[in-house]
Amino acid sequence: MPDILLIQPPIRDFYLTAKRTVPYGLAALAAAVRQAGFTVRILDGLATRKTRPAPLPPEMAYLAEFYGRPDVSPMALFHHFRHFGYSFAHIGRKAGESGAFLVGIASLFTAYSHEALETARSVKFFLPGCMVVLGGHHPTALPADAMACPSVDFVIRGEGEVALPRLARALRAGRGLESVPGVVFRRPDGSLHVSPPAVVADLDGCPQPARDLIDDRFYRRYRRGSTVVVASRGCPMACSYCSLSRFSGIPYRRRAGTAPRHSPRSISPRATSARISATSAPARPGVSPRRVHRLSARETAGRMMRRATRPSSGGGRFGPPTPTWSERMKVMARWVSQSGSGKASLSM
Ligand code: B12
Ligand code: SF4
Repeated sequence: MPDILLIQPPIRDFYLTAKRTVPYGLAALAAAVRQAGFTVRILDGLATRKTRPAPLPPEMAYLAEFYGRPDVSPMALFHHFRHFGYSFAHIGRKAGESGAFLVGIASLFTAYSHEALETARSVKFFLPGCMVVLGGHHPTALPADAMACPSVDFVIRGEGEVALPRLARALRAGRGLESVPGVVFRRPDGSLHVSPPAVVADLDGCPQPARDLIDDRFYRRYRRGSTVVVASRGCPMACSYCSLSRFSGIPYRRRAGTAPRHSPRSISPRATSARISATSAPARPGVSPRRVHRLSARETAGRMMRRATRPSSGGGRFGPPTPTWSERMKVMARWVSQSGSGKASLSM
C-alpha cells in the first residue's frame, strides 16, 4: 500500500498523441517524496489505448451537427470529441484499492481542468479518508477555482518537489501547513490561505525523476523506448498571450549538469542508445537563454523545411509543399532568427 498516490487524469478532446503526455512532472514528484521516505505509486489515467466518444461540452454543443457522420479522410482525427484514458470510476476504484493517505492529482492544462476535478470527485468517493492535493499550471494560476471543488483539500502552486514531501510530513504529524511552500488550504472560517508559487531553488539538487514508475510500454516511439529530458524550467521568452513568464512566478532556470548526467544509461538502465529529438530549447553553456530559443526555433524551422520538401512528407499522402508554403517557412525562419524583441508570436 503506497503512502502517496499520484494521478495523471484522463482527458477529453478531439485527439491525443501519447508522446505528449509522458507524466514527467509526476515522476519528478515521486522521486522527491521517495527521497523523503514515503512510498509512492503513479496511476497514469492515460497509459491505455482505451478511448470512447464523449458528449461535446456545452460550450461546443453548436458543433454537434458537423460531427457524427463517418469520415475516412486523413483529417478524421478530429471526427469525434472523445474520452481518452481510463474512466473516472476505474481511476477512483484503483485509488480506493491503493489505500493511500495522500492523493496528488496533476492539473497541468486549463483546457483539461474539468477532468482533474472529476478525478478528484471519484477519488474521494472511493477513498473518502484520503487527502486530495492538486498541482500543475492550472491551479497555480487559478487556485480558488480548484478549491471551490469540495473534493480538493489542498493546492500546491508552482513546483512540487520541495512542497509535496513537506505537505505529506505535516499531514502525517498533524502540524500546521502555513510553512509548506506554495500551499493553498481552507481556513476554519472558510477563507483561503494562498501562498505564492513554490520555486525549487536548486534544480541540480533534485533527484532524477522516478522513471521506473512510468508505464513506458505506452510511451514507445517507432517501436523503441522513449523518454523526456527536461533541461530547464520556466521560460526565457515573454509571448504576449502567455501567462507563464508574467504571472506564474516561476523564473527561467537551466539545469547545469544536464548533458553529462543524461547519458542513455543514467536515463534508464535498460537503455543502450539514445536518439534525441528536442521540442524545446536545450541549454547551451555560454549562450544567453533568448538566443538559445531563437537558434532552436531556426533549427526546427530548417528541419521542417528539409523534411517537408521530401516527397514522402505527411506519410506519403501529400505531395511536396507549394512554393508559397515553403516561401512562408523561409520567411518565418528568417524572422525567428532576427527577432530580438523577446515578444515572439511563435511558441515552444
Ligand atoms: C514541454 C511542454 C509541452 C510538451 C510536453 C508536455 C508534457 N508531456 O509534459 C508538449 C509540446 C507536448 C506540450 C503540449 C501542450 N502544452 Co505545454 N508546455 C511545455 C512546457 C514548455 C514545459 C513543461 C514541462 O515539462 N515542465 C517541467 C515539468 C517538471 O513540470 P510540470 O509537468 O509542470 O510539473 C511540475 C509542476 O507543475 C508541479 N506539478 C505538476 N503536477 C502536479 C501534481 C501535484 C499533486 C503537485 C503537488 C504538483 C504538481 O510540480 C511539478 C514538478 O515541479 C510548458 C511551459 C514552460 N516553459 O513551463 C508548456 C505548458 C505547460 N503547456 C501548455 C499547454 C496549454 C499545452 C497544450 C494544452 C497545448 C495545446 N493546445 O495542445 C498541450 C497539451 C499536451 C497534452 N498533455 O495533451 C501551457 C499550460 C497552461 C495552462 N494553464 O493550460 C504551458 C504552461 C505553456 C503555455 N503557457 O502556454 N507542452
Ligand atoms: S515560449 Fe511558450 S511558455 Fe514561453 S512565453 Fe511563449 S508561449 Fe509561454
